[in-house]
Amino acid sequence: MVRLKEQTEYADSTSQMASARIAYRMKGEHREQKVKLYRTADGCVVEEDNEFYLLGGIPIDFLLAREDLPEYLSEFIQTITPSGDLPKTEILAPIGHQEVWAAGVTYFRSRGARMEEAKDAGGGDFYDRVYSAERPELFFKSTASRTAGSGGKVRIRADASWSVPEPELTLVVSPKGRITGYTIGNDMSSRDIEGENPLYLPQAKVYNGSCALGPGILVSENPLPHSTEIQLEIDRQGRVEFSGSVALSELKRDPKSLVEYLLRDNSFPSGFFLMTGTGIVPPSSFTLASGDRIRITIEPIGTLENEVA
Ligand code: DO4
Ligand code: MG
Repeated sequence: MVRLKEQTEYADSTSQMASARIAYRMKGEHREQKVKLYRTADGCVVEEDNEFYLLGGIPIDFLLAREDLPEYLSEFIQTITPSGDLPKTEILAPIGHQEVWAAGVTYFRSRGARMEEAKDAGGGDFYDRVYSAERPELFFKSTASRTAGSGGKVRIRADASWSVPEPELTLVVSPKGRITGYTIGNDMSSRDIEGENPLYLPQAKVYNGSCALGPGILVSENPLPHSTEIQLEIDRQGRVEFSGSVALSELKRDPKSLVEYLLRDNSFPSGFFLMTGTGIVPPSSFTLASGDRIRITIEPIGTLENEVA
């Protein structure tokens, strides 16, 4: 490990590595960026090529408000030395003062599930219409205080009887609307409350522990390939109670168009997170229970894991 080298050797090798990286970029060759940003109890940490760089006192809000986050981080880590491994137990949700918003009914599977749950309330038609409408469904989802990081606990409402996780690709967006990264989101939902009346949506969606984000942010403005899979696994007492997956090719809306709609007459000085909707819905007989472990994996980003309190 580089850390074990003598100080001078270390400085030399780091500056050689930095020069090599700059030379690589100057040749104009395309190199897939694999930069990830984590927020930990020790501060923000950047991962690139299995090396971890502690950003010291740089706050997450400073980073997420930047229009040039991918370029800024790539350049910045060339000026500092790697700092060892990422402390897994201390990973926090990668959020500061940003609002978390969410899109709904963006997958055919979600449309069908909502129509079914709301049919007795006469709400089925709304979901069908919003699925094919030009304007997407966008709703306020969470703030930092209601959001768990990977390893933290999510909650089910005490007055709900049918609760599910919703695993969603989540966009990290700058104040001016540039997608600067991707993370994994869990849009915890109370389906009985949502299905009773569409006007109850905020209560079904926004409560303490109703959201999880993480483990970190894949810092890139490049769209993820359509073949990218979102995988969900729910473990109960050591057994897999439910598992499912969906490919991003099933996402009906273009992420950029979701961002464009959210920014209409709305400003986000700290940037924002935008969940892109769920395409994985457990069967109607399934409801979450205390102690369940929810694992959501999106390969290029990582795995978001939370226990239900
Ligand atoms: O309108 C209901 C919420 C839809 C949602 O959260 C989703 O499709 O992911
Ligand atoms: Mg959702």
